[in-house]
Amino acid sequence: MAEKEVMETSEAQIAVHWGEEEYYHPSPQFIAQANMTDADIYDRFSLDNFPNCFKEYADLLDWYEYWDTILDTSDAPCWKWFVGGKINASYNCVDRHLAKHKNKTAIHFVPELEEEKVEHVTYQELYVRVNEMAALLQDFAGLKKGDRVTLHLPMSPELPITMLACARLGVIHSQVFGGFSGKSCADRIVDSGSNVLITMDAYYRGGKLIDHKEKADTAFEEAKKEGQTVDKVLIWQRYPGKVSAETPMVEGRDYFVNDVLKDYYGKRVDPVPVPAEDPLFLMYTSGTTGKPKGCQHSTGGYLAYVTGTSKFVQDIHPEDVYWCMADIGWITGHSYIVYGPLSLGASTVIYEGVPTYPDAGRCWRIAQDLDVNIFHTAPTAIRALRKVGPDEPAKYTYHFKHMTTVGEPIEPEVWKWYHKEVGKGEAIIVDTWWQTETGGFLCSTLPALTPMKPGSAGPGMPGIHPIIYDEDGNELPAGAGKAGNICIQNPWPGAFQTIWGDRDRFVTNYYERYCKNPDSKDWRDWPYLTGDAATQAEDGYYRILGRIDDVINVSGHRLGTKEIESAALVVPEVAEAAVVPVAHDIKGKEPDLYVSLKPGFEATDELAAKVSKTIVDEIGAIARPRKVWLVSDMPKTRSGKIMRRVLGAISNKADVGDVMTLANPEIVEEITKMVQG
Ligand code: 6R9
Repeated sequence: MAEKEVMETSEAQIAVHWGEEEYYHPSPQFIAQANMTDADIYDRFSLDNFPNCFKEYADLLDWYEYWDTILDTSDAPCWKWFVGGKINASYNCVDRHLAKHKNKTAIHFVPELEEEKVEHVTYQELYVRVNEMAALLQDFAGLKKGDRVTLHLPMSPELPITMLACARLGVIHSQVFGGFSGKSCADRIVDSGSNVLITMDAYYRGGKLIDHKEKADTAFEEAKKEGQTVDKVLIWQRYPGKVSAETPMVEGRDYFVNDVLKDYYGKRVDPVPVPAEDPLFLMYTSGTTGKPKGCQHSTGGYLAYVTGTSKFVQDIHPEDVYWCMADIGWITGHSYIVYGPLSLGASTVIYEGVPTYPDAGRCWRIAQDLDVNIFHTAPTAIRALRKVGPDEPAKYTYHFKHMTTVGEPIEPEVWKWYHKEVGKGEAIIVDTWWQTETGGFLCSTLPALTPMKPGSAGPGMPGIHPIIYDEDGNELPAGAGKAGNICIQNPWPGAFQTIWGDRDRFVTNYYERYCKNPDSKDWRDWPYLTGDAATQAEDGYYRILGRIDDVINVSGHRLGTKEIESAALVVPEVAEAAVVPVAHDIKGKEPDLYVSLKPGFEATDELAAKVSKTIVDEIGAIARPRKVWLVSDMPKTRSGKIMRRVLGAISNKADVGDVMTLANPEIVEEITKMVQG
């Protein structure tokens, strides 16, 4: 697709534009206890002090061997951090806390059903369980350093336990969001070359028990078709007998972890010291093509970056009870439920279910009962909670000192409700802008140092130096307030190392556009393209407008329009498919799907439903379109390109602009009538 057209169909195009807001300041009480109150930090992390400034982050970790080279650029733009260092992430998140905090809760697990017991896993218990699982993975599953293993686990303590068990052995985990379909899981098994799949029998969502094991059977079959054989499916069993009767175990392939684990009770496995640059995990994310990309994150750089940002931005102290309501299947959960908080020795909360189940007060009841004082969620959840229970927070006695918003732009009006009602006017808010690829925060205020401004993410993080380019590659002057493509001028330790198995795609997607010299080994020549549009105000604060590419942000989750279109094309009757983002008051955006049929097929409600179901089967429920519009033809340019811009305008009830140059302008009116009535 031509570049111009990409811009025209993007999210940024339908971004809500709101005016500059006033500042909000932290309370003296917050500042008095904050981890980072030293205004010098921005100077210490200026470009002049790059890359040595990041030593401060590395020194928050325990190393087996200290590194000798902070940044190695010889394989540009695959940057290597803390070269020469040896480290283990599991040791840093578990073992090192035992001396002082072994009886402290590491994980509070809150099941969705209120009649089920809340679990409080201490650091000592976490240590024992991680060791036993590591022993099982090593001896029973035969996994060793460098192997990849696919996890398809719902929200439960077994998920971080499995991740940390992998990390203990230097095994690379690839956790697939539990809500994704078996087919999506299979794609990731194939791409990562995993021989072992770890899953769970069942979990609760919205009050319903979901048979999750069933997805593993699909994943196994689909992966096999692509030539990847999974030798072992390991199933954590949470509800014995409840669903497994319907999804029988396959002999010689399927094993209940709970049973096998008995042979490993009491076993200890020494953490394997790995080079800082060894991959810790893969996290697949949507891009501009149908195939998700496996973002490869390092051990040392990643862990240093999430530990540092958890300390300075999340303001986590060991005595805090911290609750991030993301799913661990997304990057937010990896960095800011598991690795960052546990590395700091905090108590992290894992909630299994839907925020509004069984009622609008659930979150605030959890906060009250566990005495949560740091809360972290996404605008989509805030909008939903505000809609269903605007007065609920006031009914509960909890006190947040700190709150985060992440994943999509937050409307100032929603921000203010979050501040006043959820934060009770006491909590500070950080709006953290970042990505799966970036490992940790790119822009945010520092809670005790830089004031909040509703709707703006804030300045670049210490050591992160954003820059905005126009379409032609010219730098927009700092503070110009003009929209352009936001890039990062310098590498940072949390950044992904490459796309698993596809270095070319890594370079093309993220570095080619504004690269100053493709032969250069100097990081200054390689600005990182984030794929977002942004403006920078005079005060240096960035406001993120949305994606400039074919990615739609639905409820804070990234979906590739090409991914959804490819899924629609699996239906034999479908000739063409086009997805556009449509604004939604809770989810932010939703995909709207336009489909034209092959000759001889009739547009029926059943067919539309079949297309929708196919998308859910191929990708997962989060990709379900708002509506499948079966149209007689797509609006097209004379050269035959589908004009997604026009479809986007129709879906969003916006001006379609001049369509007379289209090959078939009459179709626009027909589709408009169909969609807008
Ligand atoms: C962490 C995460 C990344 C995309 C990103 C941007 C959007 C994330 C945001 C935000 C505005 C924020 N995004 N945080 N937009 N304000 N605070 O969400 O990762 O799932 O990879 O999504 O989300 O468009 O490019 P990921």
